[in-house]
Amino acid sequence: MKKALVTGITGQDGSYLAELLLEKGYQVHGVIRRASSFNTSRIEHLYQDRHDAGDGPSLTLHYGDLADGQGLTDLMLATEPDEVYNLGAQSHVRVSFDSPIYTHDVVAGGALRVLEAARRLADKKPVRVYQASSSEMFGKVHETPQKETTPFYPRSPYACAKVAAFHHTVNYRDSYGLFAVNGILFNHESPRRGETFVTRKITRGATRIAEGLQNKLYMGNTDSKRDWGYAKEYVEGMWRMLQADQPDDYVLATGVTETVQHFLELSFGAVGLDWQEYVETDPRYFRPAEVDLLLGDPSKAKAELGWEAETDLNGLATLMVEHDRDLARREKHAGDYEVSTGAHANQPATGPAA
Ligand code: NDP
Ligand code: GDR
Repeated sequence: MKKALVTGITGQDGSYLAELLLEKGYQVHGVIRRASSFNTSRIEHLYQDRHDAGDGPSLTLHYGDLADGQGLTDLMLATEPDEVYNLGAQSHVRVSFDSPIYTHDVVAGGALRVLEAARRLADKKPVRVYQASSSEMFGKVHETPQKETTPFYPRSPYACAKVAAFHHTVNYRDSYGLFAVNGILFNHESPRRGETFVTRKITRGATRIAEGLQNKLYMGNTDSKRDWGYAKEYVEGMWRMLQADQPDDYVLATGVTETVQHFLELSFGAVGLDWQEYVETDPRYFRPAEVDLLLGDPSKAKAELGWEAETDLNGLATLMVEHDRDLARREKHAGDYEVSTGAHANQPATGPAA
């Protein structure tokens, strides 16, 4: 039975990946951060009390942090995984402008700590490492669509840190012969997407407005264009990269780009509303530097891994709206809500913009 170690298991991708690996019969070890409140809601359905677990596929959670290199090395040597997926990150681009040094430490330093820990383990047994690289690395693009050979021009502290992590991963492959790969993933979304990322903010906003829980939705730059896919399909691509004969870097994308405005149209349209009547601009959501256009070329992943995105943007908006409409209805029936302006519906009114 194969063993996998996953950082960022409590996030959107971590939860889908853990599901996939368990389905494939893996023993999954997940790194979670100690928090004063529960942060495991996305993986609760996967967790089986260790007292009830037999010898089959299982999920075991360990406390750890990407800032703690010694802890990661100890965990790596104790669990001896065949595959490591480094998905943990401060992953919000806007937030990285507010916390650049922390973001750099966790995203770039964290990746390096994982690679170092894996190098130690590789002295004892073979291990394969997946690094969660990002289309944000392309930033201000000079070539469209973007592919594995397109030069990087990062436009945020987050993206700069992901570029550093990318190069560390390639360097460990070249220097030590470690089986280490970069998945350069374009935006991928789902009902499990964090509520301050643009698609989920829109599907939550549109459905809460439709149910009378919110009056307005305040947005940043709605002209930017993204290549959005469905997260559940992208974790399959991560896994395939680690099953390949040789380690290499791959773009995962749909090959279609649309504006944020188009996603607003689709989501509000799905609940019978005209987005222009409800959406207002709040400059707090603008970024000091914006990435205007991302469009990926996934042909290498298709040719070499047999991976292809299946869900289009309309399908993605529909499944997210359906999920969030149920959520809004449950909120409404629970009755413990106040109709909000929607300025900061999903975060404290005095909270920072994200
Ligand atoms: P999420 O923001 O949903 O999840 C991030 C995860 O990282 C959470 O489990 C979080 O834990 C954990 N984490 C944050 N800080 C630390 C830390 N200091 N130590 C350990 N763990 C930490 O991200 P996604 O699931 O969307 O993305 C997964 C990875 O893929 C990230 O690295 C992201 O940057 C990258 N990526 C994502 C894309 C996307 O479109 N979703 C596209 C390209 C790359 P907690 O729950 O406690 O906060
Ligand atoms: P992104 O995703 O920055 O591409 O990073 P996000 O959903 O945050 O923004 C996409 C685009 O929408 C614009 N936008 C807004 N964004 C947010 N969050 N909130 C708003 O109110 C808003 N209004 C407009 C943004 O300016 C941007 O142009 C995501 C993350 O998952 C990264 O971790 C990952 O690496 C990349 O995708 C690929």
